[in-house]
Amino acid sequence: MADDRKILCLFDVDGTLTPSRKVITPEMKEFLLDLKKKVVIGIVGGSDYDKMQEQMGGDDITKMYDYVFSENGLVAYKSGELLAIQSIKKAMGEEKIQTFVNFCLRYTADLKLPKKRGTFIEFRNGLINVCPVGRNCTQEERMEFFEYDKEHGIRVKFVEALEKAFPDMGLKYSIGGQISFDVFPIGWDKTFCLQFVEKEGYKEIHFFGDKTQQGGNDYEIFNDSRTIGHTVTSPDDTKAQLTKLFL
Ligand code: M1P
Repeated sequence: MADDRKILCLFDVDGTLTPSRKVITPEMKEFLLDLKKKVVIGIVGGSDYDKMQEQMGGDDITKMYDYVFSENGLVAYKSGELLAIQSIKKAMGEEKIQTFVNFCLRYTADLKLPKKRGTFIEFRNGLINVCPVGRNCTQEERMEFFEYDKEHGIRVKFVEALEKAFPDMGLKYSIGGQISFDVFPIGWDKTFCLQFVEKEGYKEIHFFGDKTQQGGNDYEIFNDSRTIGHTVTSPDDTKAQLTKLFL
């Protein structure tokens, strides 16, 4: 290995390095850059690169941290270089995509919610994001849906309907954020990013995330035999656990 840092720490973004849907604090950024002197740092989020960059403070995070894995690692960077990029278009094919999208739009049309806005489906490189309220809702509308969903299980029921409608499509559903859920081929969860680091000779690979319970989007990587998993409750908790372990 080029440098003498032999431990890799991978971090979820939302709720782990940043408060939910908010930008990283300057203190946390400074803390991570200090930590980077001791361990190798990778960030692994479900969001696309632009959203991840915005949430991490707007810097060129591919140069700032050792690894950046957006869309669960379906878009993977190491030391500023793009390593690989996956295509859900290729993996699913147009026929399946249209069957799936049409079902989602029909299901969404029949939902009665406190508010409905636009962009119910966001097509990314490696996943499809389905959002019943619509991704261009305001922050206030986002919070309103989030609370409504807690009570009425809109997303859980949506996913159940999809699982029932398409039992053989080989798709996995992940409710990671507040207003939407992600859809991708089985295996394209956050463990996907491990292929880029497992043969790099790290003594230990730690993963820190807040949604490590079954059904959460950190569950698979947290439980993977290649990682040492840590559940955190907030960025402050992440900091406290890291200080104890490495500083
Ligand atoms: O926390 C990760 C999730 O963040 C967003 O979710 P939401 O908009 O529902 O709060 C999305 O980018 C989602 O894809 C991602 O997994």
